[in-house]
Amino acid sequence: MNDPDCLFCGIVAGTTPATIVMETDDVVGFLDVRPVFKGHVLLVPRQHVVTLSDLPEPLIVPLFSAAQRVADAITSGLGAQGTFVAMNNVVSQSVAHLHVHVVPRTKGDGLRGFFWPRTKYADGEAETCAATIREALA
Ligand code: DGP
Repeated sequence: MNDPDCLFCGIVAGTTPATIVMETDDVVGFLDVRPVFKGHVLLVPRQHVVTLSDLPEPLIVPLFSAAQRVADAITSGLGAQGTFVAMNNVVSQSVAHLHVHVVPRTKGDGLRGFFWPRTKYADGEAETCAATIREALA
């Protein structure tokens, strides 16, 4: 189930040091070693899966309820006003073991929309795009 070459499997197993903030039967949460802001937590399933698509359905609620609990703890405990919760899948994913980022946010913290460029739909393009997604969901 675990990958001996995986950094986050090592953290789950306790063989690679990390600053643990929570553990459940299915999930481990630890501080990101290069935090966007102090208190930035990574949550991983104990089971080695790479992307969201690989996450078995029984682990969805354990992982995202852990994200909810950690986000609440970051606001109540650290005094953050809010959080940014995100996950890279393949692109920009530097560790090939699924991880949810829970980042403390406070107004004026300098993070503006994660510096994402925004685009616009041409006339009719939004409906075509939505239809494509609906077909893929069907
Ligand atoms: P991403 O780029 O979305 O794959 O995020 C991977 C994160 O993992 C990145 O923010 C830094 C963090 N990270 C990398 N190596 C280690 C490590 O050895 N320990 C911990 N705690 N975090 C790590």
